[in-house]
Amino acid sequence: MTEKATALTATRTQVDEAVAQAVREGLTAQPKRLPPWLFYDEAGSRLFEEITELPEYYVTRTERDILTACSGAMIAQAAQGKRVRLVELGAGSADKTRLLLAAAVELQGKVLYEPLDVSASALTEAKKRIEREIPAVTVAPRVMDYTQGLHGLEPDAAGERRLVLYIGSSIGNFDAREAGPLLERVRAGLELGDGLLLGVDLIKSEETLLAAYNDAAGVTAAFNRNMLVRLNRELGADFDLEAFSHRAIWNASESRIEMHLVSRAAQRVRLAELDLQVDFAAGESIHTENSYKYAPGAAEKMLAEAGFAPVGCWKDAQGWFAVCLGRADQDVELPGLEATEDVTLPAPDRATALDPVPPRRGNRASAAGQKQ
Ligand code: AVJ
Repeated sequence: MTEKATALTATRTQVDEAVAQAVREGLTAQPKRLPPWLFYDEAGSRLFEEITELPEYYVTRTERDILTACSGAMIAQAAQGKRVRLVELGAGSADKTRLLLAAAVELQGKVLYEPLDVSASALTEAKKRIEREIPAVTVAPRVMDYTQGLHGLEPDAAGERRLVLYIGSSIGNFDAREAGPLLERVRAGLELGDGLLLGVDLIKSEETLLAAYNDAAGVTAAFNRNMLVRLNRELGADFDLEAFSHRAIWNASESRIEMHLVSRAAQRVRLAELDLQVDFAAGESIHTENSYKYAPGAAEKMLAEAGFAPVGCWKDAQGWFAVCLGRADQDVELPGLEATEDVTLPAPDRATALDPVPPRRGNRASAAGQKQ
């Protein structure tokens, strides 16, 4: 073996089994797919943070506005006069969470916050930042895959309630067949009276939805393509980034935005670490993400079906996003919505982030990739 070959082998020994398996499965399937959790390596997480600040990406801003206005009411509803501790699923940068933590501190003084994430580095960062910014919060992070349930969390202390945060429309990556059981597993890890705060993105005009996933600056396109950058690095693949275009479409019958990477020409890609060659026809796509958008009442129904009585739902004035609270209950009635407190924010009286999306300018990212 030449020195160069040895060095190459050495840099490639750390192949993550979960990544390898997901990629082999997805790229040998028909149609081809890759799971959205592959987006979030270090570069991808940074690109996602950038997405959350784009003018077209209303999602994060809208949810933040709802939390800014209503965190106090949400925490009070969840606490029911008891102490609460907060658990967050897929905490990531935990930016919006601070609003809820601050509201809990206001109500009860000290707060225990348990962020769960598969990324240890994200959790370490979040712990440092939050404990510095809100000293009354103790952060007890756990590296775990919450989609498998909440095993290993300590039981509630007497007289205490746990509030699970599942915000950011992260649930939107799962179809109904996956989302239902996921929420049921969360419910199984909770005690009667505990809460689940669920953030969901709502159905709105196709124009607004498409703009959010086809931003003018091309950040979403870079985020989508970063998956190929990752496979090149981690699996010794030779994806030509220029040969795949970003495409985001609105699938109305499934009520979801779909993201794809579309092969611009017939080509063969090699993934050395998988000992795999993959052929693409011109125009063939890799489906990289579903982002489900919900009808009014759908979040309440999901909660009820998983064993949570829906007790409150907070929305922005435009009805673009909803943050819904469910309480772990026995024999939840379907739809069980009679008792739901429905709150819509008043229309903002100053120019705020809730203003309509600005008109689209030239879109370098999707010139070839956008189907509209
Ligand atoms: C993190 C799943 C809520 O679906 O809007 C953003 C991810 N993908 N732009 C979403 C995402 C493209 C985001 N979620």
